[in-house]
Amino acid sequence: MLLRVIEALVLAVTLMSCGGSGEADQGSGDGGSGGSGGASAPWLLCDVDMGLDDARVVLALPMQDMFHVAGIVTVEGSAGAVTGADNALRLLAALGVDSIPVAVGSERTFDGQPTPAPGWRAMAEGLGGLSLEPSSRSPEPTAGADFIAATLRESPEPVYVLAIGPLTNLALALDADPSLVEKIHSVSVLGDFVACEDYNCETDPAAAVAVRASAASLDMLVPSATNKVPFDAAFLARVQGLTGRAGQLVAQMMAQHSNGYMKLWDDSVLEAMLEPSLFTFDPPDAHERQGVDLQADAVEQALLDLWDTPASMMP
Ligand SMILES: [Ca+2]
Repeated sequence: MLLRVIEALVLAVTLMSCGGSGEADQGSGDGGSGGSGGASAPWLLCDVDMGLDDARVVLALPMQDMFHVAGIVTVEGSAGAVTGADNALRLLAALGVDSIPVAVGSERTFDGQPTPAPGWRAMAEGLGGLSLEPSSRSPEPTAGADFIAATLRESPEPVYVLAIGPLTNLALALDADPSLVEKIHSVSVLGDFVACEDYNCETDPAAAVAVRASAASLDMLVPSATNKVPFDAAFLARVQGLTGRAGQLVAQMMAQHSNGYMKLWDDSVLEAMLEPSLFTFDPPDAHERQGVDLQADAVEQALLDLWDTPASMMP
């Protein structure tokens, strides 16, 4: 508890010194700048394949104040990497956020094969039916793996990697420079990358093998946890009650997709980074561990709170 109070005080001082503005979150060079937490906060890199749950994470990232979001990188998966980056930029623009760089990642697997389109690609690329204006910003000029490498080199401390799609970009970056693993605090993923029976791993199993061989710490959130938080009609109704801009966008995006088949998948991986005490990891302390359980009510509420953040309160 005392630690929480100290963290809150440090955060308050940081926010005051930053004037609550993204202007203070300047990085330097090509590695990316901007994001939500203050410049002294740990850096977070987000690697997405822009399914609807990735899109919900993009809408939550600017609202959290624990991490400095160094950038978003797309990969071919649920959505294509190029369309996914365009959608990420549109979502950020709809929030009024222009400080988080977006880079286009690999359109092929780690082995150089074409990444097959899943049956839900059209729904993912169409953001579930959510229509958004184009962003005035363009993706970064560097390829996703190079952007990851530059960001890892630039960060003063090891970076938290939230990798909620196939691990192609990270595998490419680590293959080009294995020493970069020293700049990775941990990699948080959706699915079991040991058994490799989930979409993110099955789509590029060679990338999964390469990342695991790099010795990066791996936190894997598995279905026994995420099955407890379905995106069903009851949850949609709670989202529809939100007044924050992100909440309104999530409600529009999910209005036709709330039969409970989809879970709070990638959203829960983010939440496990923000509030690990709400999750059960097995083994609790290991180089590779599974998130096997979660406190459903608390996780749902935490996500609702993030999406409900008013613009005036955004860090
Ligand atoms: Ca995803």
